[in-house]
Amino acid sequence: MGDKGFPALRLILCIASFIVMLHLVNGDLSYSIPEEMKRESVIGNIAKDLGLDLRTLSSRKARVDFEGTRKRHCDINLSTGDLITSERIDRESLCGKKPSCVVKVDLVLENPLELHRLSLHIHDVNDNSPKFRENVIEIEISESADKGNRFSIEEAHDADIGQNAVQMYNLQKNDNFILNVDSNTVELVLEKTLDREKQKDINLLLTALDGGSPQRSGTVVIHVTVLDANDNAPVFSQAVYKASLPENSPPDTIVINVSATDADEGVNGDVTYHLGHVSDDDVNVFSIDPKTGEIKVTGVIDFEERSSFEMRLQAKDGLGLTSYAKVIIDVTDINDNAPMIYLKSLTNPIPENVSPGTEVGIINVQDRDSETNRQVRCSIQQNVPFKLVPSIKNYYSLVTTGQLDRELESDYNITITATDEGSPPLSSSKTVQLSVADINDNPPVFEEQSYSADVTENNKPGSTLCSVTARDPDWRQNGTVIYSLLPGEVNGAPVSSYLSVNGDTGVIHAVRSFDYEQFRSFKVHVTARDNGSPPLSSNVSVSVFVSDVNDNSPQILYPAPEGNSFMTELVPKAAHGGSLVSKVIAVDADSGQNAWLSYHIVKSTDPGLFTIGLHSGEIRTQRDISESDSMKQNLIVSVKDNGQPSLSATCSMYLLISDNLAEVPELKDISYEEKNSKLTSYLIIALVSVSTFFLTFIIIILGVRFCRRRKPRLLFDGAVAIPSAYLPPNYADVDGTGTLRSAYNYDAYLTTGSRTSDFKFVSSYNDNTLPADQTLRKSPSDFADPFDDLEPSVEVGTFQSTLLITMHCLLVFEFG
Ligand SMILES: *[C@@H]1O[C@H](CO)[C@@H](O)[C@H](O)[C@H]1NC(C)=O
Ligand SMILES: *[C@@H]1O[C@H](CO)[C@@H](O)[C@H](O)[C@H]1NC(C)=O
Ligand SMILES: *[C@@H]1O[C@H](CO)[C@@H](O)[C@H](O)[C@H]1NC(C)=O
Ligand SMILES: *[C@@H]1O[C@H](CO)[C@@H](O)[C@H](O)[C@H]1NC(C)=O
Ligand SMILES: CC(=O)N[C@H]1CO[C@H](CO)[C@@H](O)[C@@H]1O
Repeated sequence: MGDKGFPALRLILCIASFIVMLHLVNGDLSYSIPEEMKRESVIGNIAKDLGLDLRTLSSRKARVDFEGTRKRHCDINLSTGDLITSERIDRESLCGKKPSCVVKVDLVLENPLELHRLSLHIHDVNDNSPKFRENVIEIEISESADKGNRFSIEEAHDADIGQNAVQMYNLQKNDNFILNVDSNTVELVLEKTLDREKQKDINLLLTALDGGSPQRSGTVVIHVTVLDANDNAPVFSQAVYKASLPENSPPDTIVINVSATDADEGVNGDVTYHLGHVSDDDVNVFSIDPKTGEIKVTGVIDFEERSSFEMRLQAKDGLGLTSYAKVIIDVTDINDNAPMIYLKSLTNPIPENVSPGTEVGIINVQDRDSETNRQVRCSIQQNVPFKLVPSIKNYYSLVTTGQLDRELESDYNITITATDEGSPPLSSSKTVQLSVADINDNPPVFEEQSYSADVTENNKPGSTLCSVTARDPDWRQNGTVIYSLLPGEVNGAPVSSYLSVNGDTGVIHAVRSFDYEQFRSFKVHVTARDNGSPPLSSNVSVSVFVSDVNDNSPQILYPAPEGNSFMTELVPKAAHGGSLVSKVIAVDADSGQNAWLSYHIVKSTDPGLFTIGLHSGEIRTQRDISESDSMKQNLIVSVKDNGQPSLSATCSMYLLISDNLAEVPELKDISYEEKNSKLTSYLIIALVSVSTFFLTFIIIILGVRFCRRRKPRLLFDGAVAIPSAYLPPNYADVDGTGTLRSAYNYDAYLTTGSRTSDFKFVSSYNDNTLPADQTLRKSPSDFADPFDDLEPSVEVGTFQSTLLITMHCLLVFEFG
């Protein structure tokens, strides 16, 4: 209505119009009522207003009629004459937004018919609140919308009119929007730009108010959805990621998950991950899952090569905004390297006489791991005389702990074991071969404390008596044993003329034939010497026992041997049987059975008269002498030893049965004169032959001298054969100790010392060269060279010695 007059004025106007209407009663009645009165509210009294008799009302069937509508808004209480409302009267439904609302009612009276027009002016009451069409208004605004942008809002609606309609709007206080209400538009104005990432939904409460009294309001929620714009780069959750990873982690091990968030939505917020620039070495070590940000191992992680990795990470959203972070991966050590043992120096071989504690080697141990995994303990096996002594850092000295003895153990395999302290520990070992070098510390030792040899006399020179053996456990020449005789004398002669020992084998040979009758035993000493420097040696005694052979015939001492003397025993005529007549005395140089003599009468003039004691040799009469017995009795007695075979001697015994020596017949004599003259003639022959020999020799020498003019030393440089008879076939006394090395067995060189000539004994080996009874003799004819220093024959005599000496002097003069 827009009338803004005072309420008091309005009331006066109302009353005035009411009075005017009452004046028009004769015509029409008019009432003014507010809408929304209660049912049966009294509007007015028509009986009074029309001046009707109240009692006739019902009889005249007073009633109200409405034009064109079936709806009855009011009625008449016939008993009171009041016009009352019969239902709620809603001005808005009757008249809508029309400024005045009048309901025409006809009052009908019958008998007589009377018609009165009643006008009901219904005026507005604020009974409707402003109302929005929806409870929630949805608006979508991009976050990139500029400040000042306007967004229209549908107005609120109020069924009431005039003052009672919507008069104003109120917007809940907020950061971004203000309200702009124009005549017929309501707008939100963006006052501050939106940020979806801060607030993606904004609810605003908009209130519409009417001007009624009491005032009514209606509200609506404006739901602003902020639409995304790609205005955010992804952001990593950390600027630096740190992870630790054990080395040797297998491929596909997840190291760390990185994540970056992008506040944007959809494609704008889809983050993909990439590794930033990495060095060529690391390219294939790690990979990142573009979608999930899992960093995985793809290559080999070796702590010993690289202990940490640093990489750049890139996160990128769908529209290419990127950001970066760093990842640092520390690799942790795993005990994956066994210690290595290096032999830095080694004394090999070690002399066996090194003192305990001598350093023989230096060992270095290394482990590529770190910290405790590289702490290494080193040991060697027990039961070797070596130990490891820790030295600086990871160096160890290998030292001996005891005395070494090559003869007990010559090689050592020393196993060095190194174990680290990782868990589980790793270990490795190395075997060092050490050998012990020999020192000549063992003298040769004879297998027996003493040796003895039995030999029967008359042995062949060169025959083997026994052998000695000494052992020397040292090495090579330090253990090579050489045997020799210790110089000494046996019966005044050097031992080397009795025995020789083979230097290599220790076999002892007789050099000559032994005679039991000369000596029965003798003792020599043999030395075993090794070839070390200095040499060590030991001595052993060898006793040689010569056993007897029956090589001596019994020797009859009495009576004198046959033919040499003519011994006669006197037997008294009156001798009785059994009386001792004589005795044969015999001895035997042998011994034992070989010297056990037995006596037999082999022949007698009168067998039966004499008997001889089997072992005593006593000759006794067997019976009394009688007259008839011949005066000359002859006995031939044989003396036999008990050897095998036995040797015997015989003698003749002449017995004269007489009491008177005058009866003895003449004695036979031996002529000694003849023997003496024979000796003289032998001497003369010898003298002549020596002189002849000398002269011949002088002639030869002169001849040789002529020859020498052309080929001077031919004769003396040539090998001169010397009969071997002088020496035993196999053995020559070369070095004076009776030893002949096997190498010289057949070719012995004798150097005279005074001359350069070598005389070679070409010994034709012949086992039978020396018969057992042959004596060591030589005659001048045995020598081709008279200048040899060998001693001249005993039988040559003084004269010849003089000649030889003279010749020697001559030659020295000639050639010297
Ligand atoms: C990384 O994420 C995966 C699942 O995506 C999970 O199985 C794994 O355990 C995570 N690793 C780490 C180190 O957080
Ligand atoms: C040492 O080792 C070598 C080779 O393995 C072997 O021939 C030798 O017999 C060993 N020596 C010892 C004393 O064990
Ligand atoms: C023998 O021993 C000596 C030290 O006594 C030593 O020098 C030498 O090398 C040894 N010979 C051998 C062959 O071992
Ligand atoms: C062996 O005997 C000789 C001579 O008697 C002596 O000089 C030497 O020392 C002895 N050797 C030993 C080892 O007894
Ligand atoms: C029909 C009807 O409403 N009658 C009423 C008229 O008024 C009297 C007195 O107020 C009532 O008692 C009636 O009931």
